[in-house]
Amino acid sequence: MREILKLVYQGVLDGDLENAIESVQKAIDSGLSADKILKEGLIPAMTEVGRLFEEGEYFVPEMLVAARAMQGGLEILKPLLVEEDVKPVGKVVIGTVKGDLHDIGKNLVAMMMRGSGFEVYDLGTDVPPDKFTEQAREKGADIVAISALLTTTMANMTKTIKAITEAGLREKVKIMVGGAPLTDEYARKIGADGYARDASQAAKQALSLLNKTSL
Ligand code: B1M
Repeated sequence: MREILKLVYQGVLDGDLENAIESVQKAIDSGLSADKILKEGLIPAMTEVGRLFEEGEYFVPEMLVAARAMQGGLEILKPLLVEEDVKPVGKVVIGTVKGDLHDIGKNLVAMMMRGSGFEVYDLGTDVPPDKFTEQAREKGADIVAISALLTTTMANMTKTIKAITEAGLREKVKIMVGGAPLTDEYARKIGADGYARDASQAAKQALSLLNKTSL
């Protein structure tokens, strides 16, 4: 890996926003394409963050600062990625289900998905079924990702899937669910295509639902 890309990688891994931004800018100034900086610097760093989280070496705070650093670097790259016509690996519409205000886990999932090269539209919390449906259609989503933290709101996931189906979108989008009270078994029972127990797994699962390994 080129020295400057190593700095980009390390900036994200350390959750060092300033360094991440500075090194991405240096990488651009040195003539590297935005595509290369993304695929050989930022994304591998977030992949490593995911691995460290799964191994129990990183916890939620480390993951949050790493994602923030990644986001900082990505902001600078965005206009260049558009110029270079770099397509995202897929589009995700994500939100916390109706009646549920918990968003820390959902935000992490969104960040890890962005870290894997997805374009993520975050609808926030307490998202009604119709909003998921409308946004999935409007954004041309490949995946609708639904989070729930309360046993009382899990049932609203079923309603959301029903709304997506009734809108005629079920064949077009994959549906992923997750959140502390959920299980793989429950996800299958309500007709979701995928379930993940944490943010790192969620990004992997999203890639695998689209039969992709990375950007
Ligand atoms: Co709430 N709360 N809360 N709460 N809260 C829980 C969830 C609870 C377990 C606490 C408890 O009683 N022990 C309990 C739920 C019990 C149950 O239903 N079985 C509970 C309750 C009861 C409530 C209220 C009803 C309390 C009240 O008012 N009486 C109320 C409900 C409000 C509402 O939503 N309508 C409430 C409110 C709140 C706060 C607003 C104060 C705050 C939320 C702040 C916020 O999110 N901005 C809050 C918090 C912080 C918690 C706890 C303490 C922490 C949740 C959290 O952020 N965890 C929680 C207890 C606990 O978990 N220890 C609790 C960290 C986060 C990184 O993990 O969200 O699990 P998590 O996300 C993980 C995975 O689940 C997964 O990946 C994430 C990252 O690895 N994941 C996905 C999540 N979404 C995914 C989607 C995917 C895939 C993976 O694909 C789409």
